[in-house]
Amino acid sequence: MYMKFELKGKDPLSKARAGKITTDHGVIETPIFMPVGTVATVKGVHQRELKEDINPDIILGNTYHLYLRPQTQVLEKAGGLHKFMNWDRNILTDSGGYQVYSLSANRKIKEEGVKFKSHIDGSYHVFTPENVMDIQRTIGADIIMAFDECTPYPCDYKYAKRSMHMTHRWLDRCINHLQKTPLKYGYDQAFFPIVQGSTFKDLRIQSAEYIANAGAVGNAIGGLSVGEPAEEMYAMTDVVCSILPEDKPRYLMGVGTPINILENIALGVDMFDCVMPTRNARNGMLFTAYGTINIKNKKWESDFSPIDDMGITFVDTEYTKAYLRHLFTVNELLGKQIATIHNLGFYLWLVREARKHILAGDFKIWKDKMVKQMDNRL
Ligand code: PRF
Repeated sequence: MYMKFELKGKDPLSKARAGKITTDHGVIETPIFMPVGTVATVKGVHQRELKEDINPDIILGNTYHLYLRPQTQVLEKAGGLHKFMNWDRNILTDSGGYQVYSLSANRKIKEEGVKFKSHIDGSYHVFTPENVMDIQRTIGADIIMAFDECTPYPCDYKYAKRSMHMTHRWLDRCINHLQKTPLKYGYDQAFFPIVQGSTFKDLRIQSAEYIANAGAVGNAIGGLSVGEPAEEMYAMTDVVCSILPEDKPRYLMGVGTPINILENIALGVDMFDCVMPTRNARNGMLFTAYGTINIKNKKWESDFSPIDDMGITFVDTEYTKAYLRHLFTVNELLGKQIATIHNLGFYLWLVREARKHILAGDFKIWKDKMVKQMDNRL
């Protein structure tokens, strides 16, 4: 089936929306946070825990990583990424249009595409809008992304403008190529184009208009959360959301902290992904409704209170802070696993709660309270 998006409610005091996306792999209630499963695993959690305890409607995979390992042909033989990793809910794959810039050395960006050196074995590869569409067809995600260039921050105006126009030309090539490329596994794939334009308002307006014009079933905002101050990111999201169609989901790529997520929901964003809850968990940083905790800190040495008395996931009440601190001190795997389940459980709770408050009409009031609370270091 063709991806469907229904708006279920709007917050009266902000631009926040609650929606429902339906695809061949089920329903995605928005706003949503998509846990990152870069190499066919959300690091540190079993698919069973992910489903039963964290319960996201969708997770994310990365074309760049999956293409390098296990490689596209292995995923093809497996019958696609869902089967390979035993995940029967939705998957979105990023196009590599960001990982190629952030991970690989010696990349050369040309009109044709990007030549890059693998961060694994130093071998050379080329990504073009066309082959990235082929690779994403073979990986078989439910939502696939356009091939774009994510500009760094800061970025001079001339470069940002040139890059944005190239991203637009690449978008046309992606669309052209997809039309000629059949689906592989019997279910549909929704294609999302990506707005660029760095932190320049006029470029963001131009890019959002171009992307809106493509008439895709959903749209994404890239090039943000790359080091700019949060206020600049919010200003860009705000202008872009005012142009992207209201009846299509909006995905802000690679964002962010719990506070960033709530502020961007208030500006009209529906979908998010970020490595922060999983990566920071592995370094001992826990997100809670009352602020962040560095569990490695000595102050938790003899604190036998639950990890988080809100008890969103089982780890929160079954283990103490002192025990989790101990696991980090002795560098045990279980510490990273517990922290990951906690953080992902919290992120998913946060977007579900946001949805409830949007539907109840008091999102803005709740958001302002949460933003203050979550700004603490405990
Ligand atoms: N483009 C793509 N993926 C991304 C980004 C982007 O600009 C970002 C920027 N925050 C994260 N992931 N394709």
